[in-house]
Amino acid sequence: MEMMVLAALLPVLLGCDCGHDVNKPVDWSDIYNSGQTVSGIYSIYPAGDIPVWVYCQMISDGKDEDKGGWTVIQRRMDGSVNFYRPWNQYKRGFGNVESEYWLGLENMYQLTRNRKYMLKVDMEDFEGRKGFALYSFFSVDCECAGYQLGISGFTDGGAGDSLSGHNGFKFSTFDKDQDTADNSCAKQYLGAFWYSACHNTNPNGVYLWGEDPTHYAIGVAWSSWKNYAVSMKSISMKIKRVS
Ligand SMILES: [Ca+2]
Repeated sequence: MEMMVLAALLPVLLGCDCGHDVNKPVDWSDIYNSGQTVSGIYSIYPAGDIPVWVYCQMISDGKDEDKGGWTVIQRRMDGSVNFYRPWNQYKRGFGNVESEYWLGLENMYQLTRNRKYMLKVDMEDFEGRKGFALYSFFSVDCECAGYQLGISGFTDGGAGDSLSGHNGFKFSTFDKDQDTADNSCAKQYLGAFWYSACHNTNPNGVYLWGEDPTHYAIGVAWSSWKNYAVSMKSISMKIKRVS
């Protein structure tokens, strides 16, 4: 299910006039509030008019801050999608909503510009160990500001904090260097991220099969939990609206 193709087909498939706001949920929170509570693939309208398919995850156990509906904005799970992509694709989004995808920086900006969100990063290694990191605030600024990241309010879920250090940095891809290193972090670490000089985590890096000490920090790393040679089996970034 390619997101772009489905986005174009959706109004046709539904046969709706799509002119009413009630048919255009901004995110999973809107869908959840309308009575839908099952995890799955839904269409949302982050920018008002154009539908985008996303995976919505319902969490019903755990602490209060975990519960509710989460809109997945980034997911790696099997290495089926190439994440070494240029700026335009990170801007618009890419991948397969049933497996690995990136929602797109513009969508993230449109979602967070007028609403407050929290962020959860779930991850699992190849030995089946799980951890997460929770942040009470997540935002992405406009393209005019380099899609600068806003992240704060860390709560430890066993994986430590590898993201707060990226607060305030712009997004970089191999064809758009907005990091603070002399070289290109995206080219050096084969990913795309809110790099500084360069990273504590590389969730859009190369999908490696576990630990490989012959490479340094090019994998799907989360350095506060595992060292830079370890790549996660799965990692997903998801957001939930805070009222
Ligand atoms: Ca640079």
